[in-house]
Amino acid sequence: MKFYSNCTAGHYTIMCKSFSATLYNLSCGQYEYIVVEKRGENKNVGFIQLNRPKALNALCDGLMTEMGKALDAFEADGDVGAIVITGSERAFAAGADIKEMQNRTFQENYSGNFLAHWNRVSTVRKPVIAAVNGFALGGGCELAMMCDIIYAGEKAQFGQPEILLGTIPGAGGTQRLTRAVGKSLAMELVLTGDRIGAQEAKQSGLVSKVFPADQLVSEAIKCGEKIASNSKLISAMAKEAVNAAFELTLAEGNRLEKRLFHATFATDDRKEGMTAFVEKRKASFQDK
Ligand code: CO8
Repeated sequence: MKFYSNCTAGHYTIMCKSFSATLYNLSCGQYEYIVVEKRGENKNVGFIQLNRPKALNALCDGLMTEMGKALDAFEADGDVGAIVITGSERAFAAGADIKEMQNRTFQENYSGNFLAHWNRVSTVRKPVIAAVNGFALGGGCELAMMCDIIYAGEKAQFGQPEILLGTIPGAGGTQRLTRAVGKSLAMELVLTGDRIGAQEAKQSGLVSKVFPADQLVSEAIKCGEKIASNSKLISAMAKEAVNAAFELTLAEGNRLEKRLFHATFATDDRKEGMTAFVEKRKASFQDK
């Protein structure tokens, strides 16, 4: 329990402050490797900033464990309608922590299922936006690709340089990159370890928009606010349907989409959205 230095206040006030601080800490708690806040005018955008500047935000196990906890808290927070993940202007993340991996063995990796929990970002049901400034290399590029939308700062650099370390991508780099940019460019990046800049990443379909570095995070928050102003329930269905395009055949995907479209008609928000259009007013979604 946190104790406040202003002890002139009554005991009851201190207890209340401690209680609300505990509630606040559920989603925006004390973390060692990340900064976690709620952003946007209505505080409805979950914000996670990687915070290991000396290691260029290299992804150590502690960081990814904290990321999982913050994502769990935002998933459970009914006010949060979208999540933004970012790093610093120098680095989104320069990859998995090479120093942490240097002496690991195959036996340890295999028996402990090394990195199995690192894909939490890809299983979040709320929309996640990566705001990438600087280096997004190896696991950093993979982390960005686990998000639903990637915005890039003008100096962002993307790459899968694992080949230069005598290994290969291990968190979806060969799969998600190939689906995003096609075989030829993915092969080139994975086999040479070369990087591409923000503009090339945009041209190839890896990122959706490029901004000046100092505007990137606020633009990502704006996008998050726009998404959060829609029905969270329907957003989850939309996300599920788009993600199915990566897993299913066209026929199966279209069938799933149709079922989810039908399902929106079981919600109050679909009725409200169409009624608001007909009544020429703004829809007020209740996430029901
Ligand atoms: N791991 C650990 N430390 C790192 C990493 C990293 N990936 N990247 C940078 N650092 C550290 C450096 O060691 C250095 O620390 P110190 O000052 O204590 O030596 C500090 O960050 C600054 O780095 P540099 O001095 O090298 O800075 P430069 O500006 O000269 O270079 C680069 C920046 C180009 C980004 C360079 O640091 C670099 O090449 N880093 C490694 C990039 C890389 O190979 N990444 C892939 C790692 S392997 C991987 O990601 C496998 C993914 C598996 C699954 C992941 C699931 C999410």
